[in-house]
Amino acid sequence: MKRALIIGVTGQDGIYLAEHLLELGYKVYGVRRPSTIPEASQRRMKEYNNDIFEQITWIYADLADGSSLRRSIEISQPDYIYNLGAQSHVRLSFEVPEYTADINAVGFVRLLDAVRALHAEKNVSIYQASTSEMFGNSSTKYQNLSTPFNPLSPYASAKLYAHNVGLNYAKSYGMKIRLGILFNHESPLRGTNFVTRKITRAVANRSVHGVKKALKLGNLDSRRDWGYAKEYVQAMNLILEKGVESEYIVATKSHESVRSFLEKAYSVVGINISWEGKGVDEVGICSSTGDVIIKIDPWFYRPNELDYLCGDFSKIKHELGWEPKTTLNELIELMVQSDIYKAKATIV
Ligand code: NAP
Ligand code: G4F
Repeated sequence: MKRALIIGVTGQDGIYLAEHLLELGYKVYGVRRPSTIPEASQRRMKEYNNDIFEQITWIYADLADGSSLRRSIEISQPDYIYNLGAQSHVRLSFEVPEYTADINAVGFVRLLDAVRALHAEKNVSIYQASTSEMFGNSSTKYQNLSTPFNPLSPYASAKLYAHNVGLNYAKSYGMKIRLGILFNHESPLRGTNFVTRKITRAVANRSVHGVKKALKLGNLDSRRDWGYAKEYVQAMNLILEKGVESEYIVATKSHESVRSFLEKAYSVVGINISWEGKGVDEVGICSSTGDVIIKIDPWFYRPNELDYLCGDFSKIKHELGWEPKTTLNELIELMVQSDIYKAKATIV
C-alpha cells in the first residue's frame, strides 16, 4: 500500500487530495496543527465527508517546527509527501510578511532538511504547492514555463523562494521534487475570505436569509484563471507520480474578471446588477429592487495588485493527459448551490 503524508490536509486542496488518495487505496497521514479549538480547522473536512477524517492517520506538526516535521516523517514513513501547508492569503501576507516567509518559504526548507536528516531523500517523492502568483504582472497573454517570475507580494515572494529551493535540492541532492504551479482553483470548500467563496456565500445569504447588508469588496477588475479544485488535486497526484520534469502548470487557459464572476454568481439566483459611480464610490445595484448590494471597501485593495493571470496548461495535457473539465459557469453554479444548501441548513 502506498503511503502519503499531506501537510495542509485541513485546507481546501488537502481535503480533496486526501479524498482522492483514499479512493486510490493509499494510506493517508495528515498533519494537523496544535490548536486550543481543534474543531475549527477540522470542521471543513468533517462537514464535507466525515469518513475522510476518520480514515486519515493524524499527526501533530507545524511547518514552523522542524522537529515535528521529522517526527511526522518517522511516523508515516511516506513514499509521497505533499506540502500544501501555507499562509495562503495574498492580501494578508502584507499584514504578516515575516510569518508568511517563515511558513511558506523556510517551512519548505525545514521539510526538505527533515527528509535529508532521516536519510530518506532517495525514498520519498515530494510535491510542493507553487503558485501562479509567482509570475506577477507578465506581458504575455498566457503564462507558461518560459514566463519570467516577478512576484508582487510577500506571499508570492515566499512561494518563489520555496520553488527555487525545491529546484536547488533536487539538483544538489538528487531528491525527487515536483513543483506544481497552480493557477487559482476554487470550490465549495474554498476559504470564505477568498473572493469567489466570499461572493457565493453572500449570494446565498441574500437569497435564503434575505440579508440586506451590502457586500464589501476590493478591486473588481483584476482577472483570474479560475479552475475547479477537485480536478486540480488529481493533477497534483499525476505530477508527483508520473511527472518526469520538475515543474508543471495547471490552469484552464481562460480568464474572467472579479466583476464578471460576481455578476454570474448573482444571476444564479435571478439578481441582475447595474453599476454606478467610479473607484471607491462605485456601487452595484440590484436592477429589480434598486437596493445597493455591492460596495467598495479600500481595505480589500492590495498595496500591489496582480491584474491578470491566464495559464497555458499544454505541457501537463500532452505529457500526463490532464486537462480541466468544469467550466467557470458550472463552477459558479455549483458553488452558489452549495452555499444555498448550507444556508438553508442553518434555518431551524
Ligand atoms: P488553504 O485552504 O488556505 O489551506 C492551507 C493549509 O495549510 C491548511 O490546512 C492550514 O492548516 C495549513 N497550514 C497553515 N499554516 C501551517 C503551518 N504553519 N504548518 C502546517 N500547516 C499549515 O489553501 P488551499 O487553497 O488548499 O491551497 C493549498 C496550497 O496550494 C497552499 O500552499 C496554497 O498557497 C497553494 N496554492 C493555492 C492555490 C489556490 O488557488 N487555491 C493556487 C496556487 C497555490 P489550518 O487548517 O490549521 O489553518
Ligand atoms: O480570491 P483572492 O484572494 O485570490 P488570489 O489573490 O488570486 O490568490 C489565490 O490564488 C493564488 C493563485 O494565483 C494562490 F496562490 C493563493 O494562495 C490564493 O489561493 O483574490 C482574487 C482577486 C484579487 O485581485 C483581489 O484583489 O480578487 C480581488 N478581490 C476583490 N475584492 C478580493 C476582494 N479578494 C479578496 N480575497 N477579498 C475581497 O474582498
